[in-house]
Amino acid sequence: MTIKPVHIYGPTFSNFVRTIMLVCEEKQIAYTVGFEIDGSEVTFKGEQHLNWHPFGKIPVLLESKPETKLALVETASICRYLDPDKQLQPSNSQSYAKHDALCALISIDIDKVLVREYLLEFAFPKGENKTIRFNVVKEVQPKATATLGIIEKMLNEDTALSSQEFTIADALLAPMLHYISNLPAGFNLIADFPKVEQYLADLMTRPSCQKVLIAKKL
Ligand SMILES: N[C@@H](CCC(=O)N[C@@H](CS)C(=O)NCC(=O)O)C(=O)O
Repeated sequence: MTIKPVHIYGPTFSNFVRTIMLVCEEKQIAYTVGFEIDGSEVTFKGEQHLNWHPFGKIPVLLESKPETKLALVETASICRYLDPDKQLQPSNSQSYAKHDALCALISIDIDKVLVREYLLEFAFPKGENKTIRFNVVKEVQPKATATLGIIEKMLNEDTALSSQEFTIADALLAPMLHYISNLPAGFNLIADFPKVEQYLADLMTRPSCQKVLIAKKL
């Protein structure tokens, strides 16, 4: 099954949009990204967006083949749809199920701490005059550090996380780690986790990661 060109509705700075871009790059699927569709802007959380996604979240994958008009939500599900030959997923059934579970852990629990609670405070500061609330950052830092500790442990164990064979789990995690690695000294917590640091460095040798993971405001 050949995947036709797709549109990823959402901004290129979103970690989840970047995950789908990485999968498209790895699978050589042609794609466009952004809020503009067929020349007109689709308002974020507007009627059309809410028709696609009941909670008004991004990304939404759009595919307009004459026979099927598809609007698909949930990043991990989108990635699986874009990988019908399972090139980015383990083949053995137990490993396949474990990889699925790992994708959920990354897109729910790890994203919550590293992106929603930690990174977003730098990207969209909510302090007075839009300044970073360092008290909030300090409060979340132990949780973010513990989460990176969990990733370090996963890399020591036999999980689908590895820079050898690129999987959907790697595509979910790489944008988050890349953003953390770009934080100023003292806030870039990755330096304390050698396996995580090496994992990210290995991923960054891939052309897909070099193209998609560019330093940009989250
Ligand atoms: N479970 C969703 C989460 C998507 C998500 O949280 N997206 C963020 C941007 S990266 C968003 O839409 N935030 C706006 C909001 O929650 O209103 C997925 O995996 O796609």
